Amino acid sequence: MHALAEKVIAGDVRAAARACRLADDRVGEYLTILKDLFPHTGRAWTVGITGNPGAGKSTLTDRLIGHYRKQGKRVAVVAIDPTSPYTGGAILGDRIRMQDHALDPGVFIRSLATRGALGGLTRSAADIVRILDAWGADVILIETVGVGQDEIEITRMAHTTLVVAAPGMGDEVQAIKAGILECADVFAVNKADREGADGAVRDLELMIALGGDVTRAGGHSRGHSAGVLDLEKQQITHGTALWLPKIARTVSTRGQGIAELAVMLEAHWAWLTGTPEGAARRRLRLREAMDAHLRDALSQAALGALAGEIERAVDAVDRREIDPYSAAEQLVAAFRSR
Ligand SMILES: Nc1nc2c(ncn2[C@@H]2O[C@H](COP(=O)(O)OP(=O)(O)OP(=O)(O)O)[C@@H](O)[C@H]2O)c(=O)[nH]1
Ligand SMILES: [Mg+2]
Repeated sequence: MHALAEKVIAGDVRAAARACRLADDRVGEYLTILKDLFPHTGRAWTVGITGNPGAGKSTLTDRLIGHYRKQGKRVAVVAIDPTSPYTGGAILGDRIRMQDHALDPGVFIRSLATRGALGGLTRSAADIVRILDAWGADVILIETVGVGQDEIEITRMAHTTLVVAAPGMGDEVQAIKAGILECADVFAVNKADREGADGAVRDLELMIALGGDVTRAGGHSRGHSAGVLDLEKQQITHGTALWLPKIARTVSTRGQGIAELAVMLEAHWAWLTGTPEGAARRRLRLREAMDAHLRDALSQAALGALAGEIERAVDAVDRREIDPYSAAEQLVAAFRSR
């Protein structure tokens, strides 16, 4: 086994940090390390925390860290910065807010900058979650702003998805991106000390009662997303143990409602691990991850093996000797016949 992997499994924080850096940059022996770590994963519970900017995700995450630390659990936090390609303002702010826990050896906080490459962020996040799982985290909290496609995918990667809403930001339910609403397992109506919390709870209750149809709850229409979602919905609705999203009210700044929220989150984990429907959903998530790795590996293999042919095909397309569609088909055929 790779020496670094051994240290990670032994619970060494610095080794985990180093492995995360290697995985993030995809350099060194990161794949060897990830392969070595994999048999030691599968224990951690991952909770994706998302919601509109400023809803209170970091403040709430900080409270959840405190909650789980009191139970003696090891906690890891992955904070995704959607705005700057380098760890800048937002993450710095998060670090400061979470600094109460910065010196606690049972807490590991890691920030991850958004990458330019499509799907790059999701994959890095998945790798880092595995490293933290092997390191011995009991709970892994992943904070993302619910804005881009990458963030939605990361949210979907988590076992349990917590969507944080806050009143006083307009029509809160409408403001949450549809793709995020669809994968919410628990809602926290945060800033419940402000006016409008009751209205936000009612809107969410209505939406849940209507089977997650935001359109009927009033307002905007939403684009239809991946078929996977439908498959998942079918699997879940046709089962007996239907999971209905729960709603908690929290005032994160004062720590109110956190224990109640934690009960709801744990109920979801119990559903996921204790029912056939939950097992089906877990398998679906593994399948999605597998597909992503396969796409990566296949395209790398093909692009590498066909490098010369691809260049020639580009020239041929440029001269209008062939169309790009047929050229792609021919390249696939050439790859297959190897
Ligand atoms: N009144 C009130 N303010 C809160 C509450 N929770 C968070 N805040 C405040 O809301 C602001 C934003 O909180 P954050 O935790 O940074 O929100 P966030 O969702 O992580 O923000 P981004 O990561 O920038 O998207 C801060 O000034 C918090 O102090 C709450 O329950 N009540
Ligand atoms: Mg934040």
